[in-house]
Amino acid sequence: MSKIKNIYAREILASGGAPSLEVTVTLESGAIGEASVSYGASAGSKEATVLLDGDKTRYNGKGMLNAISNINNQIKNILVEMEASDQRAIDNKMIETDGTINKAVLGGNAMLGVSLAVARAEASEENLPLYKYLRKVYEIGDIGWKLPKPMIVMIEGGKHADETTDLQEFMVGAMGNKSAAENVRMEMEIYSALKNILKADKLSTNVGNEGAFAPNGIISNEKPIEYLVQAITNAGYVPGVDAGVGIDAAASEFYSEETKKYNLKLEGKELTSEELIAYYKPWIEKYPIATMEDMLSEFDWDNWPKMVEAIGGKFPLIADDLTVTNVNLWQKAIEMKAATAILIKLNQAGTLTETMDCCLLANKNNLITMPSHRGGGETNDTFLVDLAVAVNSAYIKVGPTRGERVCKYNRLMKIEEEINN
Ligand code: 2PG
Ligand code: MG
Repeated sequence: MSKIKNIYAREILASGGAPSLEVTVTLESGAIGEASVSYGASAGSKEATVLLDGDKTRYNGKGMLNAISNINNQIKNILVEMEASDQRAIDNKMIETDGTINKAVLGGNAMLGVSLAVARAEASEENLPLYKYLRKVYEIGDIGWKLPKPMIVMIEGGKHADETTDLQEFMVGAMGNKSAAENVRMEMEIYSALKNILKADKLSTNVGNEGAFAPNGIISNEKPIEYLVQAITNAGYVPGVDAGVGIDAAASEFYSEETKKYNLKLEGKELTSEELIAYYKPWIEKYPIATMEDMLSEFDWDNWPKMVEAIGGKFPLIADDLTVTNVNLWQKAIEMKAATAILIKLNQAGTLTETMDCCLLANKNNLITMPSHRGGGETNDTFLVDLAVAVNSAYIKVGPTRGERVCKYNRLMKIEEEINN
């Protein structure tokens, strides 16, 4: 055990070429913890605030110097001398001091950076790998190790690329009982098979925000699913047995609150919620779907239970923008049977404790969690992987290429090695 001695934040670059922040927490014992935070491109409206400077003379207003100043002054002042092992009290102290629902005063980015760096410092103090420390500090107990399977974004559109599909992400999720390393290998072989398929169809293999292919000229929102099933087969695996398809529609992005309709530009269709569910329905029958996420808008709560009914328990329906890693919204979704799984994004919540509470609520209800990277600005931080391991998440969702993505899979494989030795 040791008290917090110093907290220091600096501006760094995130994957989108705009800033993020990195925090170093030093304990009186000399133990150090560092963390950086990511943020989204298609963020939910109720996410914790990403506090940006708005000063157009720096990074087009996207600087984080104000958030950094909040850390180096206000947050430091309230947390120095607190026991680093009391993570819940530390997070609560920041929440109280901020005083807003969406962390608009201190900034969710500022609070999260500190929250994660404190956990890393105390894990180091206690000489524990982060995933084991998380189990300890949140009193998870011995639930065995069930490493998360990769859910890899293979084709991306929506807000993550220009002139592509309306739906945002088409993924491959590992199925079966392979090791984490074997799952990663299988997925990357499928990714490589997909590249050949796209090339053969004269489509570009340039990549989008998350390192997935993002070609112009895909003919429909269904076509990428066909490509993925073909890629699984071409790589020598069995669709629906070794690997299935994950879809994140990010439907809030093509929903109009005014007309209450979904605008599928690529296909020139404007659909009501019922029509959109009917549009998805054949996919559920035709393809080996592993998960579906945000198939309806976050402003369309009442229709979510209908989507769950349409799936009929075949696979998890994941809430992302709907629940934004917020334990109250997640509780509401569970009660309404609006979703059967939750996407977990640390920066949506804005503190580690609130994120863990969402995961623990899912576990209590036997519903799956999927910690996820972000599409706007991702960093080389791998905290989400340790978190996934700590709570036995079913999947982690991360893109296939670029350093800030592959570091997550490398961390997963390293943890697997540690656990097995
Ligand atoms: C999502 C994510 C991550 P963004 O919608 O699930 O893939 O995208 O970070 O842009 O919200
Ligand atoms: Mg999503």
